[in-house]
Order: sequence, then C-alpha cells, then structure tokens
Amino acid sequence: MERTYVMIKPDGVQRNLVGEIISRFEKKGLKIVALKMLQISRELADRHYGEHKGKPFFEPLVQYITSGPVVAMVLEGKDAVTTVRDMMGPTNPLKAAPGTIRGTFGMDIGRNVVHGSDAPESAAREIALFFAPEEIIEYNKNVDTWLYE
Ligand code: IDP
Repeated sequence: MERTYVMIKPDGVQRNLVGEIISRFEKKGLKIVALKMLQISRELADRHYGEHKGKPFFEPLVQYITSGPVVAMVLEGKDAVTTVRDMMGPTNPLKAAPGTIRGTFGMDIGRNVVHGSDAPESAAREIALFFAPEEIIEYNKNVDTWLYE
C-alpha cells in the first residue's frame, strides 16, 4: 500500500468543502491514516513549495497557502499518489474534467482547493514535513476485504 500527502487549501476550508472533499476520498476507498487542521507558517510554506522559489507565482502562492487554516491528511491505498492526483484533476481547475475535485469546485489556478503529492518521493518528503511519525496511525479496517481482491 502507498501513502500520499493531501491538503485542503485555505479556499477549500473557507468555502466549506472540507467534508465534501474528505468524503470523496473515503468513498473511493482511501484510508485516512493521519488528519489535522493547521495554519501554515511562512517557513513551512517555503519548505513545502521550495521547488517553485523564484517563479513569478511563488510569492502569491505563499500568501495564499498561509492565508487561513488548511486541513492536512495522509491517505493510504493502492497507488494512492496517482489515485489522488486523478481525483483532483490538473493544476488549472478550468482544464480539469468536471467530475474531478478541481474541475467541480475551482475556477482559478491560484485557488485550486486541494493539494496532493505528485510522486511517491514527494509524498514521503511532504508527509515528514507535516506529520510526526506518532501522528500517523496504522490500523486495519474490516472493509479492506471488500475493497481489494
Ligand atoms: P500541483 O499543485 O497540481 O502539483 P504545482 O505545479 O506543483 O501544481 O504548483 C503548486 C501550486 O502552485 C498549484 O497547486 C497552484 O496553487 C500554484 N500554481 C502553480 N502554477 C501557478 C500559476 O501559474 N499561477 C498561480 N499559481 C500557480
């Protein structure tokens, strides 16, 4: 099983989409193994989005991600990274298919509601950045035998 880092961004929280978004991942069959609300500091934003430093949208991106609380989680499941990315849709909500999270709920690339790691390596890095090991809970669910062959 693979783990991925998922975050409902400040616009998702402000627009009352926390339950809706978590519900989609739950119904799909992804297991929540860590979950919390936090306010991202400038320093944490710098580290999380370090790869975008120097790009024209970096400063607005840091402003956006630190502008209000986010809901951070670790989701576990088969091909969790790709599964979450497919469910979110591409970065620009106007380019995202209507059924995806960004395609359903977003209008602008700088207000795209949700984050999901783009590869297993970035997932590991982001999980470690946002969660202490003891905040990640390993547990079994009886439903697993109805989700997986
Ligand atoms: P991703 O979130 O789909 O993985 P990245 O390219 O890693 O996309 O960009 C990180 C975040 O930076 C995006 O989700 C979006 O919020 C913001 N972003 C990316 N490109 C732009 C842009 O051209 N203008 C404004 N914001 C952008």
